[in-house]
Amino acid sequence: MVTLGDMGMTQMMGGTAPLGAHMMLRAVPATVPAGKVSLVAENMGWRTHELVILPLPPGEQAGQRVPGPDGTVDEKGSLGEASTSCGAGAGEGIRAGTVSWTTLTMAPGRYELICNLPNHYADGMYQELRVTSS
Ligand SMILES: [Cu+2]
Repeated sequence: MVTLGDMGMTQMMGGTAPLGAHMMLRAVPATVPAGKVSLVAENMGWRTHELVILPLPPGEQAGQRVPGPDGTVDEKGSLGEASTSCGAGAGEGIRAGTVSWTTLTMAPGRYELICNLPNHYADGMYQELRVTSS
């Protein structure tokens, strides 16, 4: 289960956000066995969010990616994403109060779960996910 949230004072239109907004992405548990992994992302915040699953290269930590001028990071190597409202897979984003999910076959290793809407990564929407050999 992945919980997405933000501390916005007012409901915003869409997912755009200023730098410095307080946002969170929490995966519980943060360690799962290899194999089929279902990731369910619940948006508890006001803004639209998404969940993208990226591999974490050796030596790198979650949160170290550098966003480009558009406020998003490179999704190269992405295993998949959950980014639709009340449905599976990719879409237009997970609107406030809705849930999206995806099921992946994951090999052992370290991964980074992120929200890649503009500025959300820089605002703290990332967490490491460890996949252990089962
Ligand atoms: Cu977000």
